Amino acid sequence: MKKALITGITGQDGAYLADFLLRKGYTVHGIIRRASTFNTDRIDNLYKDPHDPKAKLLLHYGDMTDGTSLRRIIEKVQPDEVYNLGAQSHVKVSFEQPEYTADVVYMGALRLLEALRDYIEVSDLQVKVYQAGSSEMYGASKPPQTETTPFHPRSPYAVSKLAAHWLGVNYREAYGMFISNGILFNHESPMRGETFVTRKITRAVGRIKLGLQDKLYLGNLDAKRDWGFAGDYVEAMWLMLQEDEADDFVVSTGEMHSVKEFAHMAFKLAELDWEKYVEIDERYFRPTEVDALCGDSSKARKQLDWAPKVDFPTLVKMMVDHDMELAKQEATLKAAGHEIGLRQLKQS
Ligand code: NAP
Ligand code: F7E
Repeated sequence: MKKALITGITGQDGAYLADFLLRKGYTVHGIIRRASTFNTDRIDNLYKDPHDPKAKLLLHYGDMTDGTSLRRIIEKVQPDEVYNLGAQSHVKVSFEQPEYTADVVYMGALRLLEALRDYIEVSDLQVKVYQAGSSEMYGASKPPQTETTPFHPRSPYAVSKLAAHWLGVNYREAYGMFISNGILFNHESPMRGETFVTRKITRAVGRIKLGLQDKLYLGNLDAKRDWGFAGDYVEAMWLMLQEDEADDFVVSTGEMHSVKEFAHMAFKLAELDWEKYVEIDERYFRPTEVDALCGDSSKARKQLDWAPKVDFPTLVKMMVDHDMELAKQEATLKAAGHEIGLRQLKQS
């Protein structure tokens, strides 16, 4: 039975990937950060008491900013596959916290690769590594973007991801390590963090419909993205590590929509006119914007035999349906006199 180690297991992709790998029979080890409140909501449904001999999901405290913890965990777990998903992944926040973003995203990847390099040398075992790269690395380069499109990152997040991408290439060439870089375009789901634009919109649609919110404040409505479903994209991560040789792959749907189109479709599903509720707030604009991303994933489709299963309207509906249910729960609790914060509602 294979063992996988996931950094960022408590995030959107970490939760989908852990579920996917457990279904494949893997023992899954995840790195979690210590926080003053619980941060394991997205994987609680997969978790069993570690004293249970049947437990196949095991969690370890660690941090991408703490190389010692990464080394210890690798030596203890002895993984066959490592998925490096841990990141400060919010582009706008990266302008406010550039040093921290670079520390987690770039230096974190370096710490992980250095620990793995030593582990592989001492143990003489093979470890396959997935590095979570991003379409943000293309930034100002015009769509459609492929593996050969020049990179032009437009944020501290994107610059850090690009540096981590090149580390993967360099460690592959220098030390013969198996490191595959996924260049994933935006992927969303009902488990998407609530400050990313898609989920911010679908949460607002549910809350506005139920009378819990009046307005939705957004930034640049003209930005265009290639939005896919996270559940489809974690399969591509796994497929990359089942190859005989490491390589870099674009993962995308090949369809592009604007933020405005997403909002229009989401509000329409709830029989609401988006223009009555959406207002622009400058604070959500970025110092440098990425205008248009649309991936050409021909290589992944051919070489990995991968294709997305969920299309754009299905994705929007899936998220709206989920968040309508969440808003109903919130309204019920409010009617019973419980003024609750969003985070107290369990994400499912
Ligand atoms: P996410 O929901 O923001 O999850 C990020 C994960 O990283 C969380 O588990 C978070 O832990 C963890 N993390 C943050 N800082 C850390 C630190 N200092 N040490 C250890 N772990 C830390 O992101 P996602 O959407 O699942 O994305 C997964 C990865 O793919 C990220 O690297 C992201 O940059 C990249 N990516 C995402 C997309 C996308 O569209 N979703 C596209 C391309 C690339 P907490 O739960 O404790 O915060
Ligand atoms: O923004 C615009 C915003 O924050 C999408 C991360 O997973 O995907 C994600 O990065 C677009 C941008 O995602 C609001 O200006 C308008 O043009 O949902 P987002 P992102 O920046 O594309 C990539 C691939 C990653 O790798 C990242 O980790 O929407 N936008 N109004 C807004 N964005 C936000 N967040 N909030 C708004 O109010």
